[in-house]
Amino acid sequence: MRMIARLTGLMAIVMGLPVAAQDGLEIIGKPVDKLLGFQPPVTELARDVQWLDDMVLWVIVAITLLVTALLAYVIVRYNQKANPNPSSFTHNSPLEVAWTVVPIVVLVFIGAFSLPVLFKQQEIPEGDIHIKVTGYQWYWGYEYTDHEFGFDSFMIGEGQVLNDEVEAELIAAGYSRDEFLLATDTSVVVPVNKVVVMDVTGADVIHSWTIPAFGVKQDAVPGRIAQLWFKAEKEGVYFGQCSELCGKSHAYMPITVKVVSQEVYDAWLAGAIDEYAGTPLDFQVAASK
Ligand SMILES: [Cu+2]
Repeated sequence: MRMIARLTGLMAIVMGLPVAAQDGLEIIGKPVDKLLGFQPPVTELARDVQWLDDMVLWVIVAITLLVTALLAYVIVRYNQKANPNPSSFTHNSPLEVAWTVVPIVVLVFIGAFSLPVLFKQQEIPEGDIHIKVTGYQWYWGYEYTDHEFGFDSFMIGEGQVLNDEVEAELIAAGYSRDEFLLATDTSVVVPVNKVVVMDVTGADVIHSWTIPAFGVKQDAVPGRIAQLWFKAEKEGVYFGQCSELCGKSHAYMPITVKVVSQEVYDAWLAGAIDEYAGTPLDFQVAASK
């Protein structure tokens, strides 16, 4: 019996090989202990979003310093001791115009930089590859609509506890302990430097699909199809996590995207079409459990 179990396990690993496609890929997009800030950006969108964040941070710093300085000046100059006879005026038109106009100018300035980034995210270009992603409680389903196949993607370690067995599963899939809660059994595989357009929807409740290193995040709303796009410029493994609270296992439906060379992608695609094409999705859900 154990022998059969072992053989079945071995077969699963061998059969999984064409769909693995991560050999030698650098793990880039994941959180790192004790670091702050963003993951390294690998798309133009992510660079734009991070630049905007930095720029707005400087605006915030300037406003905070100004308000703090004004407060300090008022506290020192107009306290009861320094200013025993306060003036009694109630209106100052030039001042009121100024504190209305200056914030408007600041907001228009921020908007002038933020709207082009928003439009760049939302204006979907012609895609080289089309993928439909569906959020389920609690996993993701992917359909490569150019080739009519699809598969589901579950977190490795469904019991949600990191034990030796789960670590072995992670290692067999090309990951390590560190990637627990991030790595999935199957992943989205896309070629480097190609425009990927994703249709995003939810099957039950609202989920949200994101890869921080790509600068994309899109709610997956049941009954609606939203779109996102990215063009990853660096080969590697990238992780994201469902970003809309969706129930008890919300924290256990991560997202793995592997960006690979065109040749590796073509080989993966041939294997994936062989493995998944024509397979009813219901069957795959049952089989992967
Ligand atoms: Cu969720």
